[in-house]
Amino acid sequence: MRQHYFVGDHEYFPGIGNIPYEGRESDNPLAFKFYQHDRLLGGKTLQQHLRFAVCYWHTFCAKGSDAFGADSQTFPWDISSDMMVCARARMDAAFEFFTKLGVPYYCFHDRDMAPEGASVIESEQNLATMATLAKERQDVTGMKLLWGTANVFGHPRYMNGAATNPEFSVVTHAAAQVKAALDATVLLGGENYVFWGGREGYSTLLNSNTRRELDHLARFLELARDYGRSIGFKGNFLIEPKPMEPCKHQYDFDAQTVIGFLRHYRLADDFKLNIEANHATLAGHSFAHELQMCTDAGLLGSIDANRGDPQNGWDTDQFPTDLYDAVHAMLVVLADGGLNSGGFNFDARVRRESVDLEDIFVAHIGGMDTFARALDVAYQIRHSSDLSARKLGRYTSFDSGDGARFEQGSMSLVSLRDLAVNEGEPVSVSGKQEWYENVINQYL
Ligand code: XLS
Ligand code: CA
Ligand code: CA
Repeated sequence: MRQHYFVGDHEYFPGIGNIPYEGRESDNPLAFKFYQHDRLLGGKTLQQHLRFAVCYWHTFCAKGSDAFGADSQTFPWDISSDMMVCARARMDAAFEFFTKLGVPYYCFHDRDMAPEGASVIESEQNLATMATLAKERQDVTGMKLLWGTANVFGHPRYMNGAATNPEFSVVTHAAAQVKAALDATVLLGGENYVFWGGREGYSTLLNSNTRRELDHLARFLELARDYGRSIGFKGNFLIEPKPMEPCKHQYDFDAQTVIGFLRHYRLADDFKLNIEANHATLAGHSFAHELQMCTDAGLLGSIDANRGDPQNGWDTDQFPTDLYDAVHAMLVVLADGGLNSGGFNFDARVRRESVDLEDIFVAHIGGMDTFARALDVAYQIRHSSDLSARKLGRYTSFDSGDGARFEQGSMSLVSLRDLAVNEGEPVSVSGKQEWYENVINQYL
């Protein structure tokens, strides 16, 4: 029986205990219907397959405000005008939440965990203090850090970018923050370190030297990598693509753009990608497409599991409940052999209207159940249906003879032309899309 954790006699989520697994017949909103963490599937437990993480920022910092209205939610850990006092209380609440929910991992930005100080030195001290407390709590609870990151987009100094800012002095502040966030990540045994380029982009080409800014971004990432390795960070550095918002155009537009960037600047040995479902939607792609592009390149690092809204052009960061979409994603992840040192981080927030504290439990339970179920369905499809074999079979004409020689690079354009002349019109072969789609529905 896992132990949940709260400090002293203060419980931030009274009345909510460890979330149990009760199965799909249960009508208890505070129980898992599908996520049974120790159930074995293909030699791994569900916990080992899915490696769920809770994000610090939406769950314990964001309080429902939007561009049109102030906070709608109140948090019992916002207890003082002293931000460090609040940070400590927030951390207690966070570890109580993680352990009651039963996730193995969490993720944070520097500024979620510790407030910005009046100087670089004070900010560094705030983060170091809070990271030390987090380490103590990790040691007691067994919680682990999936990834850390630096918020180099929120402060007004970053309005024209962080690493890509046209002002060098701003780049130095971004460096200070990333250094401190790397220090904290290493202290906490973080398995990955994320760069999301929120303001690394432009608002107008008229005032932006995009070539120089991209060179600066690559140089900055190199320096961060070298520093991280020098202090013993052995995990993956991850870039998280997003096409826009807050910038009109962001340099890390989508997976293929980032893969091209990493290869161009020779960073692909240390950097992989963190794919967020909602950002795929914003880029006009499916979640599965973005995952597939990463696995094709051998560069899938981790996943921000959420959902966008195809009716909106903005980042809604909803909890993932779309089983169909999740099954497509899990098919790609399983075909790649799983996530290795990545995980499923719920970079998602409850709606502005969801003002009860229990809503954050209900939301995470729903997300975890969605992916547990999707994992099961995708596993059955891969092992019990003909889908993988049929997909493989579509390409058998390249397995031998001239097709294989073409793949090996031992045919010329002229020799291909001669074959076309000799063999005549190809027989038309059905793509069978409807058959494939029906298989998915059969297993759902
Ligand atoms: C914002 C991003 C951000 C990253 C971490 O859209 O999702 O939260 O995941 O900086
Ligand atoms: Ca994200
Ligand atoms: Ca998002």
